[in-house]
Amino acid sequence: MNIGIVCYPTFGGSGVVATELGKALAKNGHNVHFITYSQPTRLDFFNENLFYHEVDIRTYPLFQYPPYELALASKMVDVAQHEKLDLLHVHYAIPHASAAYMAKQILKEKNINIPVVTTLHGTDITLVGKDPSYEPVVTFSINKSDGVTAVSEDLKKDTLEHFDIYQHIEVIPNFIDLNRFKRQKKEHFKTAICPNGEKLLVHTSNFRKVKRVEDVIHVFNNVRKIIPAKLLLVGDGPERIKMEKLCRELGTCEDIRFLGKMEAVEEVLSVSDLFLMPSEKESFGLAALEAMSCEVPVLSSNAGGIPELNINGVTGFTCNVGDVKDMTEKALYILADENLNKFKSAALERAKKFDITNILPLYENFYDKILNKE
Ligand code: GMT
Repeated sequence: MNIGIVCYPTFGGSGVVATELGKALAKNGHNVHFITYSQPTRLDFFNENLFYHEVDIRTYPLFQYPPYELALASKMVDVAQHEKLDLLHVHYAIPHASAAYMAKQILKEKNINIPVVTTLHGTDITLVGKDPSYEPVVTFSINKSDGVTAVSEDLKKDTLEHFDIYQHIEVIPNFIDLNRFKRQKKEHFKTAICPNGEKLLVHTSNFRKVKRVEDVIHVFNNVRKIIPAKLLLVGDGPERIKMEKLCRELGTCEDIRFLGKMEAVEEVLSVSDLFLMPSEKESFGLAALEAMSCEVPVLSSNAGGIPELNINGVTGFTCNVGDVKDMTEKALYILADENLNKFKSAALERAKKFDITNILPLYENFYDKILNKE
């Protein structure tokens, strides 16, 4: 198949899923054409079946906001026509699904019929998409897609509850490459961070409000009062400065390191004992799956689709959003020497269910179904 993939090229979960899916499809013999405004972060791999097309965004003094959606639709038309795409798969509805709809209409005028698959990732529905400034276009472009997938049952439910959707939504969960995300021997790194055998807690995110990084810091601060512990914070975003201030106020700076954005997050996960994800909303929680795949148990909130991944009492615990007290108790329970190894192996066992080798065929079958409908 010749597949066009449209996504955000950044560290965000939807971009990571789209890029990893494209790489896996290319390894399986499909030609995959990425269409984005810059090279996707995880497109760090050469394969003769992988192509990258950059969207040119022209500015003009009249434009306060350069019309990205139009530039993207034009690029989709160009790539679909000249690379003879069989299908366009857009990740994150805004503005990719509506740009794809426009591209599809333009291609129809040229007697080219190209089906569009839209994958809903989370905030395109739960935060941004629901906003009245986007909702009508999001609803329309979901309904006009030839196929729609959501990354969890909870996201599907949320979409059907908040939008007037008549299109079927297929749930295809996110996935992990267990060959890349596996516990590696990085003992020198662990000794450098935890010289006295402290327990190592970790959080990775884009530091947006929805991630509740302040809960991570409060839980950690409570834990370190009871057992020796260190915390690594990976990623960057709008809340980082506030979080640094909070650490100073709590006097925890010595035990917390902000590592910023990292490519090889699996190296940090390889030496970690507990992953924290107290998010307000999370459609799936890919970062938690990456941790589980590296044998790290997860202490999370029970928001959105997280409980579909993190099994309460087995691979970690799921607590009510903002319940720092409960999270602290559960963190201490997991970290207790007599419990930790059991949680670590359960986390890995669970992660295996989401291995790319199990999920890739679900996408391929879905593409076949959509193409045969045409
Ligand atoms: O907020 C993020 O984590 C980024 C966002 C995105 O779309 O890039 O992530 C969403 O998509 C991920 C991949 O499907 C999911 O694992 C995340 O749970 C989801 N984030 C939220 O729902 C907040």
